[in-house]
Amino acid sequence: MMRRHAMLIGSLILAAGTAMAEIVVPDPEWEPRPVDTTISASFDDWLASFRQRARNEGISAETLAVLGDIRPLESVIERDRTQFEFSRPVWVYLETAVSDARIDNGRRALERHAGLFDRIEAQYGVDRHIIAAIWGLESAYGAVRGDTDTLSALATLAADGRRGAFFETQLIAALRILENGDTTAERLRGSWAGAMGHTQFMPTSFEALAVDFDGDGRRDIWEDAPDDALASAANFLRNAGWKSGQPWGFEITLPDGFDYMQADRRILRDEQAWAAMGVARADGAAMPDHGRASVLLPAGAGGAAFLVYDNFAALERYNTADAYVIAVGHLADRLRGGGPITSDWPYGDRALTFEERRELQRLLSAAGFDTLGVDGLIGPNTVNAIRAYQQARGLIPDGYAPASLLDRLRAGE
Ligand SMILES: [Ca+2]
Repeated sequence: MMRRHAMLIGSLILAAGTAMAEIVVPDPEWEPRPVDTTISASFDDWLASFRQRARNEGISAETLAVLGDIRPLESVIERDRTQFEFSRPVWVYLETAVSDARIDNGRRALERHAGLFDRIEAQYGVDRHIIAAIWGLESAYGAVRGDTDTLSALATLAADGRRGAFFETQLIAALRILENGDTTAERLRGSWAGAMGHTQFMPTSFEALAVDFDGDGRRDIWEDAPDDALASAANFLRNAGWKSGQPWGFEITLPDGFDYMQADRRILRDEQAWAAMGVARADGAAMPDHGRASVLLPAGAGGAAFLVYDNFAALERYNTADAYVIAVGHLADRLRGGGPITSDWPYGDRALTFEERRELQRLLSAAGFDTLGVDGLIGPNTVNAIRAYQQARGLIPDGYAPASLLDRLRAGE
């Protein structure tokens, strides 16, 4: 959705398609800078042709006048080009995403806005702790909503071309937002990649799913009051298929001898069937009865395991990164009074860089385990190739690829 649905975390959807933590979180120290003249020249060419396309989309001359004030932002391009370069392991991401401070601040926010959360839960059927967790991750409960001029950021990314069509669509949507009077160009601010407001909606997500919850006639996710933004996030999740009363998932323990080929999002069983295989809740409680679920190992067999439900998939619509969705779910659990994740993580492993993931794909394919492409993204085909390699070498087939696996491939093992 939002690219990150807003980029829900500053960059949510930007992280789409990656199996390992590939999360970009907002950096409060970061400031956009105008670009040098080389980039400006091509930007001006793009802008001239964009004006025509925007007119063809029905944007009025009055609204188009705001394009006179936009500037290409060099730092936005830098960010876009480096965002996938480094990734952090899921446990490192969770330390920041579900820190004690974020839990404390979230509990205070829930108290302060208890009446608002009552009304949102009643209308949308989405648990308040989930909405609060998204709010906490996207903007630190409204404290870090982003101060980059959204029109300039989107125009910079549209003109740069790497995903130009996507960002041009977002820019047109942003202009329509202005046309409709929900906010003004001066207040249209957010992350470096165009995600806006308390819950970091991209413009197209805003258009489709934002709501005027406080009834003042404008859908305003930028103002200090979070009413419209939080209700919009609830509306987004309801639209994504959120099932009221169903958890996102919970931590589990796996029995000795567990068949790790069963840890696959495509393999769904009800809880009792998993229990019959020796899967148990990590907190010792009895298995609930919420429907079919799958086993997720975000850091392979050496890390925590989770049983995840359809609501996990609903959260993925906000941001597809496993680490993000687990962080939202776990933060929500902590805000509700639950305890920390109990399993250890493979602390000795580090996540692969983008170039290393490409190298891994080349080496796997050369060794006869075809990844069906070399794109640097650990998707289903690459996971299948990793599992096949692990099985052939007598390793646990968890489909997880830390640096130690790349080292084995480099050594020709
Ligand atoms: Ca409103």
